[in-house]
Amino acid sequence: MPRCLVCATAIEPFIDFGRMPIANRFLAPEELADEFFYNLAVARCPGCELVQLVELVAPEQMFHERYAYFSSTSRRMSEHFAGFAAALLAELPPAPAPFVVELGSNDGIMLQHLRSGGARVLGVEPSANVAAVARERGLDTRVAFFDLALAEQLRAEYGPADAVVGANVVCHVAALDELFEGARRLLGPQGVFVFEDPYLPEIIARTAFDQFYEEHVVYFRAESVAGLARRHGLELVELHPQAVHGGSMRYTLAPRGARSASPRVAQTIARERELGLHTAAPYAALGERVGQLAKRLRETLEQLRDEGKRVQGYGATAKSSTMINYAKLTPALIESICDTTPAKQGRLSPGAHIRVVPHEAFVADYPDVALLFAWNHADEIFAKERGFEAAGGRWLTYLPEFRLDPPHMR
Ligand code: DWN
Ligand code: ZN
Repeated sequence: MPRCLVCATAIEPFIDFGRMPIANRFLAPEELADEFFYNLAVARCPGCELVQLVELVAPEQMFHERYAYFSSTSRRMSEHFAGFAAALLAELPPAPAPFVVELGSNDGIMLQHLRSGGARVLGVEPSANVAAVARERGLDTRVAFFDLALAEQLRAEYGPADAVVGANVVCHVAALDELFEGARRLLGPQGVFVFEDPYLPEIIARTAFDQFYEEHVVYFRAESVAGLARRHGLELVELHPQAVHGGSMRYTLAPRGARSASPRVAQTIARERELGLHTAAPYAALGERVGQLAKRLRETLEQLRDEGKRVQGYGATAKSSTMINYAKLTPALIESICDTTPAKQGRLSPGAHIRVVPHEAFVADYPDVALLFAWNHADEIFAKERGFEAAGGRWLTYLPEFRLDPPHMR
């Protein structure tokens, strides 16, 4: 019987997507034979309320020297991280230069902004290839998984941190007790642990089930973060909702007693309870809706194929792996997916094996319909693809709403 990652209570699965590939493993033709699969199912813990995956994939299968996601691919995200860095530095004493450790620092997109804001920075990133990009930018980066031993070592080497930060990383970690304990030990007495992740109530409100895949091990809301913080002598003291990635939450944690909690914390937890997120009902309802959304997308694509339309995916996101493989979308329905990431281009998408092509291929030969897998970057993408619409192209989106638009409608 699967047990909770945090409190060891028997967890209650509420969605089972079946066999799934690794969402960020884009394959060369010779790699197809040994593709790795696991069972993607999501559960709720009736003990501590944490929503989590049932089967876990070993971190080394996901984060390694061939990791496919480079955080610097979106202009909008770079602006977002500039804002995150500025907001954090405004809270820290300016002199001496604050010391900030970023967990899962990827290619250094946020470290760069923190450094320009005057901080001393250190990244911890287990995927060597993306860490190498940060190092080329002169950003001190440890290629490692963050654990208690590393936290102690870093504290001994660099001194206590003024802030430990993470963006879209804490939800990727199954060893949560180790991570929270490590963060607390690395922090100085007035330090803050600030992280943001997709916010569970937003995932549910939008039926954004494509956020479920093996990298996202847990799905946080304020109450579950507050509980985890308490286990490690920390307290959830502030919350800031963020629009990115379809609705995220930034959590600020401080050593217990160091800061007083903003009223927003209690208000947000109360709102989560009003939504019934501490009960089984909303999760069961989400389980019903995901099948309908996947079916609708598949039927729309089948109709387009029957009309002889060419459909190309836009953005070979990790998220799209869940949608593509759950809805059983095939190269017969989606001829290829364009993406600006060189590490994904020329490879095949996980599971369905749809070709990933450079963005230039999209521009050179527009499809009739572009299926927006990178729906969280919609504003940025629509703004730069006016040419596609001018040429008569139509966008198909399934989130935040299902739409197939004639040209010039967005
Ligand atoms: O949490 C995670 C998030 C932050 O990043 C990870 N588990 C993995 C990854 O998830 P994702 O792949 O779903 O993230 P994005 O940011 O939605 O991926 C966007 C993809 O689309 C990238 O491959 C880059 C590409 N892209 C593009 O081709 N043209 C993006 C933009 C903005 C564009 O204009
Ligand atoms: Zn639990």
